[in-house]
Amino acid sequence: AIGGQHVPHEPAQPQTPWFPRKISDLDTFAEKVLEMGEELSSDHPGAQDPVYRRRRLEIVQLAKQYRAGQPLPRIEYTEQENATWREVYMRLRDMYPRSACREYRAGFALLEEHCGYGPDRIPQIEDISQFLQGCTGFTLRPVMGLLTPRDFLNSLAFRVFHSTQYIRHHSAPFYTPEPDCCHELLGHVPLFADPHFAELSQEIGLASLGASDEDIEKLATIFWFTAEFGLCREDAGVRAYGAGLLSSFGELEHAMSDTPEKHPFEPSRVALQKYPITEFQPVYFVANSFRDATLKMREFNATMKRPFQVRYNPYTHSIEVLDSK
Ligand code: HBI
Ligand code: FE
Repeated sequence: AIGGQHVPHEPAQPQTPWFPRKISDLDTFAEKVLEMGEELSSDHPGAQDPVYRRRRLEIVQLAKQYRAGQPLPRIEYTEQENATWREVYMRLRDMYPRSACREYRAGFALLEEHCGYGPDRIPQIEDISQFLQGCTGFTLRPVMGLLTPRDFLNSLAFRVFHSTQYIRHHSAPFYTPEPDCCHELLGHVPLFADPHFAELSQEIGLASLGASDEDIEKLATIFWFTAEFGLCREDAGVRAYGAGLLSSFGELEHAMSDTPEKHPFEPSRVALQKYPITEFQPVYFVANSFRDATLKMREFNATMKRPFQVRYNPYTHSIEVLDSK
């Protein structure tokens, strides 16, 4: 402040990035997929298979046209697609009793009972979404492929999870370079039936609304080490809850072994951890419980700088913005 009457002022706030305020705002994400939306990268096992490419395109077109409030597309899967599902399903299901956390196994049992989970056919996301809504208020939306971290995290604030509906190529049932229905339905979905996990997910989502690019990167890293590769402590030992583990028998085995490092889940530490995306993780974080992880996330979120607070109004499916400064 130079001179007596100079009124000190706040440094110019960098502009708050746009964020969705109501559930139909999520419709704007449909066309913004990062890669492989309508095209496949050359290292995708289905890249040279014109039948596969046509089928995948047919399925992603339905996702592109989807609008909030509509029933989710029902896909009539081919015998070959269901056969790929069966291979993945059988192999993973064998591992869950000794590797998956209690909440996952409870959700999985409910999905077998109520949503057609089983080895014979790929379940329908409309049935799953209806069911989850009754458990925790989570719903699913179809998506063409990878969303930006910001868009993907923002949707969690609404308890909405974006789910692909196509399946990996039949030539490589245990490999996929992109999320597919095996990853979404076997990895992610069972936990959205758990109230505490739902709360943890939404907490990350709410923190991402209007966050700076730097904070989005931190939150995406936290998402990576929780929802994708998280471990948790149980009386019987350390178990998996991350979808990247629960949908990959190779990495699940690796994570359960003594090879990788395992540290306690502490958001401020996790947010800065570097990670590889094409190899097994060398480092995992272990949560005491989803409840405890949610409380820690809440404390962490309070340290992020954002000139307003947000809360989700479940009656109107919209975000309320509260000025705090
Ligand atoms: N997009 N469709 C989709 N599915 C995901 O699981 C996903 C995403 N975009 C980003 C993302 N996951 C995370 O790895 C974080 O960057 C948030
Ligand atoms: Fe995922």
